[in-house]
Amino acid sequence: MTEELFHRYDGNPVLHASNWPVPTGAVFNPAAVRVGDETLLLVRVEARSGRSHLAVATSADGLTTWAIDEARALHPDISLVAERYGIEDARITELDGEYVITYTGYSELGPLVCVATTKDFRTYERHGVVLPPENKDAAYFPRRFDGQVALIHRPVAGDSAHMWIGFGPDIRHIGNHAPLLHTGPGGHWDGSKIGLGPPPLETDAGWLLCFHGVRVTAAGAIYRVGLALLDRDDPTTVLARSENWVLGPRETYERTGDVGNVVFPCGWTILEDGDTVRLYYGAADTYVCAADASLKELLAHLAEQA
Ligand code: BMA
Repeated sequence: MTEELFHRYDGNPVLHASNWPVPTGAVFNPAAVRVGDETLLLVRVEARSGRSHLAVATSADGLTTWAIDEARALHPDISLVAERYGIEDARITELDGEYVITYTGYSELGPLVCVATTKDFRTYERHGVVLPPENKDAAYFPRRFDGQVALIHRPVAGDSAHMWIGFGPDIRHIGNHAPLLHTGPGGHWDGSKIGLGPPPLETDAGWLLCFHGVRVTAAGAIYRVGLALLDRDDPTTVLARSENWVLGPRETYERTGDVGNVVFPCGWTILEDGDTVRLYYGAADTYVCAADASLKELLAHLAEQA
């Protein structure tokens, strides 16, 4: 029996390198947001050099007829140590009337968390490195808590790669850090590393989190997806966490690619029915894919967890 919370779009992958207007190695790990009547993805585009930038793709239905606009891309500023080897894996949060983009700076000193803001995805204001190496998988909450912004992130120290939360008066100054979610035990699907996927989603039950978990096997790493729920007023309190993964590599486009056995979500949108969550994820570090789930069903799944 397979109980599936997420239903893959039949037309997956929704974007791949052959769609790109310029020669490209791979397109994957997109951030997502609704802007007006369109879904906008900030797609990680890995050039054939190996260096990534973040390009804009828009579509009215979020699945088909994508307009890919390289003129709106955020490119690495290779004069900065933080971005020398590229910029990767964005998340977009609407906060205080603008879009706040967190992304991984691939620096020669390790991966770190950079932040930029935009109002139109045409011009971007950089705010620099918000968290030094080694850190990734960061996204702000879309509202403040007692006047403070909050950021989930994933520092790495030795073999430990857990999710943390920090707070601050503005997006550039984050402190008061605390561990939030730990990797799962030993051989669990999320036993090696975890990291936030899309930004937290506010629901009546609390903040819904979607995170990736890694299990390292003799054949390499497997990246899968789980869910968690945080208290709505105190996001340092974890109310529930899925014991099992809810989306994992299954289809050929997830099993085979530049890095096989990877599903890696960085964005989601809510459709007009108020219940359908559309998850955007990178598959096998090669493709952009989409899968839909019912918010009610995701929350019911979390309510069943111990
Ligand atoms: C992670 C990140 C992602 C990538 C994944 C699988 O560490 O670098 O960009 O999708 O590995 O290769």
